[in-house]
Amino acid sequence: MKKFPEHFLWGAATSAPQSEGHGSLNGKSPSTWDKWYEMNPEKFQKNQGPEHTSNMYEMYSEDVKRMKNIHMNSFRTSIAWTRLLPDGKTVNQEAVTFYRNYFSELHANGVKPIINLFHFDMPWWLMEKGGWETRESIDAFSFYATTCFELFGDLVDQWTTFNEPMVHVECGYLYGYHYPAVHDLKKAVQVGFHTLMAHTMAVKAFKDGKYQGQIGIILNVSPCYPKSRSEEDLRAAELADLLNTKSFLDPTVLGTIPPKLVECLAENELLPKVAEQDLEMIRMNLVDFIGMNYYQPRRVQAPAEVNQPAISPADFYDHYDWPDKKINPYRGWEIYPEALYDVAMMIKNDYNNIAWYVSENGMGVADEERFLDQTGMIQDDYRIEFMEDHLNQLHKGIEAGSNCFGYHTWTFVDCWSWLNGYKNRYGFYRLDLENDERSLKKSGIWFKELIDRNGLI
Ligand code: BGP
Repeated sequence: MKKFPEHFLWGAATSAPQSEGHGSLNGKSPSTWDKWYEMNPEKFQKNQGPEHTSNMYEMYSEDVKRMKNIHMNSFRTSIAWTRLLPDGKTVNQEAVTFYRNYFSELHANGVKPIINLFHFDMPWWLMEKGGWETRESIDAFSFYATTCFELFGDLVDQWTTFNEPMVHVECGYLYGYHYPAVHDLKKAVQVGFHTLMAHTMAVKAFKDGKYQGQIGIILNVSPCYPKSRSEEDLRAAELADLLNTKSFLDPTVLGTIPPKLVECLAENELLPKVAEQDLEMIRMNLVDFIGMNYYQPRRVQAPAEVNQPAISPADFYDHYDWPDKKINPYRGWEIYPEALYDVAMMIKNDYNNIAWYVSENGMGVADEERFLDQTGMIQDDYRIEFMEDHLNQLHKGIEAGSNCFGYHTWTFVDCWSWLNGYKNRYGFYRLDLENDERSLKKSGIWFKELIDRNGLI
């Protein structure tokens, strides 16, 4: 048996906007998702919007029992900024009660909460001022973070500031999948920098306030593999890594922005506006741990033509379509478990072997009703295989000395996914959209047995 370390965290992740529902109720103000859906519902798969999601606002207590039933010992969700501070300043007491009850229920059932502060859900009131484009967002976020530490600090000992900050940067400012859906590389860099500073100042507030526990950040990592060892392809891979991974990993863990990244931004007239103390703040406020969301690798080759100065990431690297790839056809993502070992080694060798965990990993599949058996259970053997393959690689990395303390899947109950609505399902529990009922899938039973053994057979 391949055993995992003692006290290993086994669990799943979700986010407030994807699971709570009550999108416009109980004092919550709109986020960009609520407003975007109001303005352009046709952009969302089958017009499925963010109002209802899986209704954990009402069902958290039963859901926590379901976590316990499959022996999960940890769970990540986020706080909705727009629920807690509807106008950015005034605390919504109903939200305080909700989150306190929710987190207490987790504790009471032996499920450790890891609580994230921002999962793509920019408040509309702040978006109207420019969102992460404006420097004001840094103080606004820092105030929100401090409010959370004050109100819930006794119930949370692992905080994360952001989920996948690179995703709101690229989806909002390069590729059109998040509001404001503009295509502007210069703005993307500035938004990324303000996000980094918002993270940094939240870490500072946490450390200065001497709150209990630890603070970290959750990053999406797609280890980068070049098409060939040619100088051009290697350079493309280096740039892809600098822009997508090291841009957040280096400052948050090592306190530095890679000089090669700065050089590349300068050459392309993309340097962001930086205030006097910013770099010092970054240097001083390092994370205690890292969450790594891993779904797919990034395969790149040198771009055929480039704009100088660059106007999009395609001027630095091109996607390489590896002919031997194995693909999840529903999500269109390559399945390559070996990369998880490479992530583990990267953390060990390049990032001081900082404590880290797999904060998301999973397989989204459409039309899962096809796999219902006579008892009404979804036989999701593909998902079990996916997780087993990834866990084998993770185990290999841990054996080689990587300091990994847990594995969270995406997700617990099938949840709403941004523009994709409910198309792809990821959960251990199936969600019936008609009545919010949850039913356990085969992978949920598999996960429970895995947790009981704390190891792979
Ligand atoms: C991650 C996000 C999640 C979740 C997941 C699955 O990047 O943190 O919010 O949605 O991906 O991806 P998707 O829902 O796009 O299929």
